[in-house]
Amino acid sequence: MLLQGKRIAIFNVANKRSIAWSIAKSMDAQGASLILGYQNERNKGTVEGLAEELVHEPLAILPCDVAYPEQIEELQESLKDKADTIHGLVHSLAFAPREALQHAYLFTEREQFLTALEISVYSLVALARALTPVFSSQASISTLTYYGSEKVMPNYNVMGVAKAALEASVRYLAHDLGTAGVRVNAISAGPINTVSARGVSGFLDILKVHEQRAPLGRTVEGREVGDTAVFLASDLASGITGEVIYVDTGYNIMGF
Ligand code: NAD
Ligand code: IMJ
Repeated sequence: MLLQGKRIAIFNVANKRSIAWSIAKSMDAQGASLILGYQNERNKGTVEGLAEELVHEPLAILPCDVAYPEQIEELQESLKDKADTIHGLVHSLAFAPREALQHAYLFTEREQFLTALEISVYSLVALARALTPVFSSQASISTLTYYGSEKVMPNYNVMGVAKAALEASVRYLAHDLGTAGVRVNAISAGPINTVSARGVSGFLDILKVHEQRAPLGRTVEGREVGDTAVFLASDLASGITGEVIYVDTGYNIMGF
């Protein structure tokens, strides 16, 4: 029971394929008390239904659309009320306008760029700051990133740029929050068939190539990302901050 007695907030679960849900299941299995976030009313019922499957009933299921600053601010009060303090925050959300993932990066429009960076990167900074008053000493923040931040992946485009900024944000936040005992890390997950990935053109080819090239000869499972999030949130990772940990069946180490 690596997370017994820990209260951890996870943003956001959309459905059963969401990486956030895999993380919730792994953390629940290790004894954590969870706060689950959802983006909008469409997801609310789904998340409430999924929550029934957990061993421990969530402390709260809260709305969190990061496009609205007041919703981020409200989380501070809701969490104080429902959880007192929290020991962990998981940021598992991203968005870029679909068209920006369909044309060459060269043609990214200003609004598309700003939306992608605001929702996928600034949200981590905003959530970390808004929740600082409710963090216990020695809390942990984890976010999700992708290898497209470092190497060009077809169609990943402005999301690759956003993930590069996200990973840099992890380092700067780790520096800012280090003296408060708060650790900040990223998990770089291999491709997983979620709503955010499956609609992408050529995604099935990417899964196939990943399988062929990765040292483990397969793609990564949600559970493996969830279990790494458990480790990072646990006291076992007390010396790790500002890092990007790969959970990609080894794909990133290959040169050819
Ligand atoms: P998903 O679609 O299940 O999750 C994305 C989440 O982002 C959803 O819950 C959605 O509601 C939320 N979201 C989008 N816009 C939002 C907003 N304005 N405010 C609040 N929440 C918003 O897909 P996923 O694959 O589980 O994605 C989770 C994270 O994992 C993302 O950061 C993604 O970039 C990252 N990631 C995914 C993969 C993959 O292959 N699926 C690989 C590496 C990293
Ligand atoms: C997304 C786009 C292009 C290539 C991609 C992905 N590859 C992978 C993803 C190779 C693995 C999934 N991923 C890592 C993401 O971070 C996805 C982010 C995303 C997806 C969508 C699709 C629907 C939409 N906007 C999106 N914004 C962000 O409208």
